[in-house]
Amino acid sequence: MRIEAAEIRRVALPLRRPFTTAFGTQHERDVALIRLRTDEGDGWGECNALPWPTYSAETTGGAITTLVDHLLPRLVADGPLAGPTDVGHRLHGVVGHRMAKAAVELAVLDAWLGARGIALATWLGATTTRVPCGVSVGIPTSIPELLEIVAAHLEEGYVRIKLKIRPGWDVDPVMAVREAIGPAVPLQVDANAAYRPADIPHLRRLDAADLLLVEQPFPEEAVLAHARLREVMTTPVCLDESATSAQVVADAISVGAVDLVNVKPGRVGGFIEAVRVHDVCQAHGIGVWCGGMVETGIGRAACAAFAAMPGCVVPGDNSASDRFFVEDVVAEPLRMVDGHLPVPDGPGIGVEVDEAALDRVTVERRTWTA
Ligand code: OSB
Ligand code: MG
Repeated sequence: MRIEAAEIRRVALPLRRPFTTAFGTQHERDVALIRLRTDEGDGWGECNALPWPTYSAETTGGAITTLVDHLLPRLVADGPLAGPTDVGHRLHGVVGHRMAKAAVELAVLDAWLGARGIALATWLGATTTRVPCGVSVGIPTSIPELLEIVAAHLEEGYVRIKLKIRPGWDVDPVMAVREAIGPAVPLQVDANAAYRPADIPHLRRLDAADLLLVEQPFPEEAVLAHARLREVMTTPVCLDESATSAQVVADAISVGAVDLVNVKPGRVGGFIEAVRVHDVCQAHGIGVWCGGMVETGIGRAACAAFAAMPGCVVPGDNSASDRFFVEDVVAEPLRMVDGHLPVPDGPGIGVEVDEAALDRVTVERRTWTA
């Protein structure tokens, strides 16, 4: 497959309501999308980076620059691609920039699988046709507001609730939600790296909330702190920010730092590496679930395919398009049915981009020619 050109769109997709986490508040999804033109047809990819380097080191603007200046030229340097696994080999010399790499790999997968009539889910080895929907609930202004939001999501059909926490917004709101929803509803928390090892005694108080897991309490590099927490907490410990590759995840498992792993294909450098993480975890009996980065309908559809893999043993952040957006950039945004999303079964990612909707939210356009 010969890569001929690329179009990179920076879009600003308004959110229904602000989404606040330990690292900041998003009012819109400022995200980079890439359309790759190849001799076998077009492919779309999405970059998980946020506009600020607050979740990881990458940013939307930096990813666009990296794609144009470094990744796309390397991708085409040795002629046509023999297949999607060539992307990783050709970009191997670039350190980091995993979300930017993942965006271009997804576009290659979409074009390559699209030309062959193969669905991404099938190619990945998915074993189910629908995936359960968890929802990630941001930090609101009060506990009553939080209880209202959680009740509304349960009413909509979400089967698992994830609450964002940070120092000053943790034990009280989490216990209030557990009391309100009762013992049966699966509940988990995500700290987005906002705590320090000195907070371990405080974090242990969350055990009383009977949580499915606590996600990434400590900073990205602090893998061993998670092992220490795991020794003293009954709540399972899950990694997100720290889990940057199959190598890191294998090491984290070997030092006892993790019970479950949140896999975001963007965070680990793409779907092919995400499958490696999945396989490492499965081999060690470590559960996996599919995370989210407030993706548009393009990235969300691809994530639904990953969530359908057999090692994804608990519901992921696979929420419907209308959880974040009023208007999406795909013709048929994913909708929740009975608490589940259908896994797209069309060729490639299996979505059709709504060009008019995309034009309405595009704020910047770069073109690149091989
Ligand atoms: O830590 O999981 C996270 C969104 C943006 C950045 C980081 C995270 C999130 C989420 C997922 O919580 C939300 C979603 O996409 O449904
Ligand atoms: Mg997280």
